Amino acid sequence: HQTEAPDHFDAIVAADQKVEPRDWMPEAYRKTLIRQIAQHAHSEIIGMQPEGNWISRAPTLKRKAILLAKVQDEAGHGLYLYAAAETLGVDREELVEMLVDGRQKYSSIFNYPTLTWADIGAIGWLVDGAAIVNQVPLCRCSYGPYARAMIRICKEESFHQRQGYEILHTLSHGTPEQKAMAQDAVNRWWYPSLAMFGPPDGDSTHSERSMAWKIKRFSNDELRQRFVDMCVQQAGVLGLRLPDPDLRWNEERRAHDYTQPDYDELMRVIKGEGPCNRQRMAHRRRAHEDGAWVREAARAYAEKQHV
Ligand code: FAQ
Repeated sequence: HQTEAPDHFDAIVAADQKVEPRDWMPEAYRKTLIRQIAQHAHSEIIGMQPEGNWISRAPTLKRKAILLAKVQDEAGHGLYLYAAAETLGVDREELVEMLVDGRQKYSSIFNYPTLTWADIGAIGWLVDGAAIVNQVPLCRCSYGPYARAMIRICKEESFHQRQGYEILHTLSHGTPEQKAMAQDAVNRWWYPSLAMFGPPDGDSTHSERSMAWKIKRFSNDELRQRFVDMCVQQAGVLGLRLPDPDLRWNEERRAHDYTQPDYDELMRVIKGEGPCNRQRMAHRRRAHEDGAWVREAARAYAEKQHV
C-alpha cells in the first residue's frame, strides 16, 4: 500500500489524529521532528548546568532539596525526549555525538550565567514559564510519541515555574537588598526569555511547514505575546517590574505592546557567541568523556547477556 501512504499521512494530520512510528511519513517531517526533539532534549540536559551551579549554595536545606529535585526532573525530561526521538529511527548515542561536536543546537537561554540565588527564581518563573507556554501546545503535536512525552513534562514544568515564582516572592517581600537582587535577576532574564521563542515569524525558516504539519500549533510571535500577557499580571503580584518602559496594554489588540528582544543577539548566541556557550559545551564534553566507562560497562554487560 506504499502508494496510498502519503494520502494516509495527510488524512491523519487533517483529522488531528496522531502519526505513530509505524506510519509512513514524509522524510522532511521525520527530519524536522528529529531536529526539534533532539534540540529540545539537549536543552534539558544543558539546562541542568546553570541551576546545578546553585545546588551546593542554596540558602536552606529545603531549598536545596527542591532544586535538586528540579534538576533531576530536567535529566528525566531529556531522557523521555531522547526516547521519543529514537522512535524516528535515530540512536541516542548519535544525537549526543551531534551535540558534543556542535552539529545540533540547544536553547539559547542556557548560555547566560546564574550570578545570584535570585537567578534560580527568575529561571523558574520566566524560563520555565516560557517553556510551558511553548510546550503546552506541543502536547497536541501531530507526532504521537512527542505529544505524549510533553504531557508529563508540562506537569513537571508547572511545579518548576511555581518554585521559581515562590523564590522571587520570598525575596521581593524580604529586605531591600533581597528585593533588589530579585529585580536585578528579572532585569537580566526578561529579554533572553522572550528570545527563547525563536526569531520573529518573518524570519522563522521552519514555522510555515511545521504549522502545516501540526508540529507547531502557534507561531513564535503568537506564543511570545501570550507569554508577555501572562507575565505582566504575575509581576504585579510579585511586586517586581518588567524591564520594558514601553510595555503597555493595547485595548484594540487586547494584548500588551512590548519591546522586542535583540534578535541579533539571539543569532550570535545561537552561533556560539553567548556569554557561556564555551563553558557549557566544555562541561558537557567533559561529562561525556568521564562517562565513557559507564557506556563501555553497559555494552560489555549487554554482550554477556546475549551469549
Ligand atoms: N535557541 O524556524 P525557527 C527547556 C533556531 S525549554 C536556539 O523558528 P523552529 C526547559 C532553530 O532551531 C528550551 N536555537 O525554528 C528547561 C532554527 O535553526 P536550524 C527548549 C533557536 O524549530 C527550563 C532557527 O533558529 N525548548 O529546556 C532558538 O520552527 C529550565 C530558525 O528558527 C524547546 O526546544 C533558540 N531559542 O522554532 C530546562 C521547545 N530559536 O535548526 C532546564 C521545542 C530558534 O534551522 C531548565 N522547540 N532557534 O539551524 C520548539 O518549539 C521550536 O524548535 C522553537 C524554534 C520554537 C524553539
